Amino acid sequence: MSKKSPESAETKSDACAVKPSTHASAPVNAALSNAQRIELYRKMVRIRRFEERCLPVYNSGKIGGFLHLYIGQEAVAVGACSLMGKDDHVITAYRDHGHAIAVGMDTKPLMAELYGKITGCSKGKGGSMHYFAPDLNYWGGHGIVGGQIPLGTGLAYAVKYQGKKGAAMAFMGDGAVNQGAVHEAYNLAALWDLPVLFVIENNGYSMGTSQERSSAGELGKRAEAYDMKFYICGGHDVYEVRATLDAALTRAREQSKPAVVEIDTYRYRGHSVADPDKTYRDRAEIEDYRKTKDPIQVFQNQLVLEKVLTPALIEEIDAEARAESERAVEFAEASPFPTAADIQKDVYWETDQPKRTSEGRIFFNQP
Ligand SMILES: Cc1ncc(C[n+]2csc(CCOP(=O)(O)OP(=O)(O)O)c2C)c(N)n1
Ligand SMILES: [Mg+2]
Repeated sequence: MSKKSPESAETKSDACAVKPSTHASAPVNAALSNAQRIELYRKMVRIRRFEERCLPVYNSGKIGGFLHLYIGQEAVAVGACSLMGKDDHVITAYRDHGHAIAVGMDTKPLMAELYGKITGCSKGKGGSMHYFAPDLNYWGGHGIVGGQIPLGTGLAYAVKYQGKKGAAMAFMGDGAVNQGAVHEAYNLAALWDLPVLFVIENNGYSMGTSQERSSAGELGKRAEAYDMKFYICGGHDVYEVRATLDAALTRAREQSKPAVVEIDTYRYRGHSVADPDKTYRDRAEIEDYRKTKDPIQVFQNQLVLEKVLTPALIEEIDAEARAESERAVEFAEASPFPTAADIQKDVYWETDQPKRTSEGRIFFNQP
């Protein structure tokens, strides 16, 4: 999907308007209870409030390393992860906070990780780009552009090898699609019929450049070169994300078939907080997205139409999400830093085990 310029000011004002989602009747959405719909909405709000709270902490110098915010893309992670069954897996790049919350991680260890504290989800060693929760089938959080894609393909290989009916969703940005390793992974996934979805979160920009300036052709369509099916969908309506990914996931699980899913989305903030974001895009474009396609506003409007959300409930969810991110900051502030000795731990699995049992197949040997 190539990015088009924003619509004119006259046409954009009502695009976030209260009009029913054309994907509400998709079976996977029609089957949702009211509580499940509210939960989807709540997760998107929690992601946004968490990330908004990260920003002042970063600016106060308490967070080391990078901070890539997911604000604007929430419907993608929430929609995708809401479809996960027990044998499904998720892996993503460095813009990983949204997926972490979407799979069910607690925001306290997430915030503590940013602070480099021992109570962080990666014991303070990973920071923003390296959130992990193996117990929730969440395999990170990776800083090398495209590096997670061969790993995600390996997750799918393991699922197939173990004879399970699951699938792996390997997320990447539009810029990552140009990496050689991505194409090596596409090739093997197609050759071996692996149950993997390569999910491109196309936010239109890489680092300091746009898709148009850096990538030839339609990104999703590159799947065709490998005889892989591809899907293209909007990422502003969580119902649309769910409807598209449900079809792709069901096919992956049932037929052990890979696919590429390109999702049109947008990030409001710079590439990372170090990116002043003033040279490569127009302010008006950001404002246009905010006004017309904001995923939280789109879904809020939808759920008000469905009479699932009321103004009081919207307010309550928002207040609770803000309070949650405040509690996460308090937790992180009060937590200790790792000791000097901790730096040697959790580096090599074998070193931490009293008796070496690994044969280099740890994941594959799991039941
Ligand atoms: C192999 C490699 N090359 C370059 C970088 C520097 N880098 C970090 S993010 C990025 C842009 C990636 O953009 P995209 O895939 O669209 O993801 P987005 O940031 O939009 O989520 C680049 C070039 C890197 N981390 N790894
Ligand atoms: Mg991008």
